[in-house]
Amino acid sequence: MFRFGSHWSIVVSVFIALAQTATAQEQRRSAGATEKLRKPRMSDTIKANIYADNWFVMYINGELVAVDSIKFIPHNVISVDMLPTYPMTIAVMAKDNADPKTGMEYANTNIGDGGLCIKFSDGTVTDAKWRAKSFSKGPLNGDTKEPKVHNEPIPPDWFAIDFDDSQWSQAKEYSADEVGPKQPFFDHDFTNAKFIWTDDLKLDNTVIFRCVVKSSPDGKKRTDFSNLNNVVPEQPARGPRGR
Ligand SMILES: [Ca+2]
Ligand SMILES: [Ca+2]
Repeated sequence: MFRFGSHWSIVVSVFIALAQTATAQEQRRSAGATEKLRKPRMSDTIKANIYADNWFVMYINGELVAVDSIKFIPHNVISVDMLPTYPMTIAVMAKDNADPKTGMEYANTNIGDGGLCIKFSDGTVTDAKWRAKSFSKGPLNGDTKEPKVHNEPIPPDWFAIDFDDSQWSQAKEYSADEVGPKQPFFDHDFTNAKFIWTDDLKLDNTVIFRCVVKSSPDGKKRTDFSNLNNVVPEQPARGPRGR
């Protein structure tokens, strides 16, 4: 038997139940947005271009990210993809080609010069805000007849996030004319980046640079994936073996 009042109460109950379900789903979704981490895509990465005269190794947030695959010549650009995490502590050791005993190159016939230029696609660039310290200098006073080299021990934790570089000098900026980069430099994006080194482009042969990038210079919001290995990503694994 049909009763009008009873029908309405069922309709209202169903409506309330649906509304509650929708609210619960929405709450789960918003909670999931903070708790779950999706898998990163290539569009989450930034590109790093590095030109070093003659060689470099780069650490970011204490982890090895890039190493120059050519230690001397030709002068090349290393270009790598990275997942950025801010603040980003960048530490680069750069070396001019120099005999460790004389500080000279080409069979001790020439004093070469250094130079480092870096551009990340998030807008990070080398400039005088970076810190720089020389750990190998020579030939002292430019003396090529009796060349001598002064070396300082390199701290084992020079690339660590909490390494204290507060006493280091600021890097010095150099023009492209002073450094004389070769063609690969011009084939890559180094817009707004400056060549940097210590105060002595010729005699300082091993230089460590450090810089902390507090937030993305281009202001773009990027997801921090540094904890990815400790969570189950939002996208479920495909198949029994997973990926
Ligand atoms: Ca040199
Ligand atoms: Ca050089």
